[in-house]
Amino acid sequence: MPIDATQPYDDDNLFAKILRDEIPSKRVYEDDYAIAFHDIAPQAPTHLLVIPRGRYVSWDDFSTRASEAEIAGFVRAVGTVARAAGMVEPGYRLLANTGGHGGQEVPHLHVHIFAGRPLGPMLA
Ligand code: DGP
Repeated sequence: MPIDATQPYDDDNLFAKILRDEIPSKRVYEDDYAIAFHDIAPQAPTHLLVIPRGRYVSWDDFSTRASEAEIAGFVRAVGTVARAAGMVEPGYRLLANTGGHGGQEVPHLHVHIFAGRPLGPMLA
């Protein structure tokens, strides 16, 4: 069920539980600002999710409330994850579903990284 991107942060959301290791995940990366793990329902040969450690519901929430250090740290983490997975060439796709029309289902900001095959013009 898509979320309202303006809702208050819910500490019991799925990715908050993954951050606290209350729910298992296949973690591939972590640093002071972000963690990355495999999506449970991959839509490409490689499908990773990168989430900030901070309590942000959506891209909108993050881009308006996060500190410069958090924003820089998160953006660098996304790039580092993709580079470490050898995705830079032949390439990858980033996606941050935001709110209802964006199809966001988990109310903790996450960036999808898709790779491993030609992805075409759009992922619907
Ligand atoms: P979105 O629609 O952008 O909110 O994407 C949510 C993604 O989260 C979706 O691709 C499936 C993934 N997902 C849902 N539940 C779990 C889970 O328990 N573990 C992991 N690793 N991923 C999950």
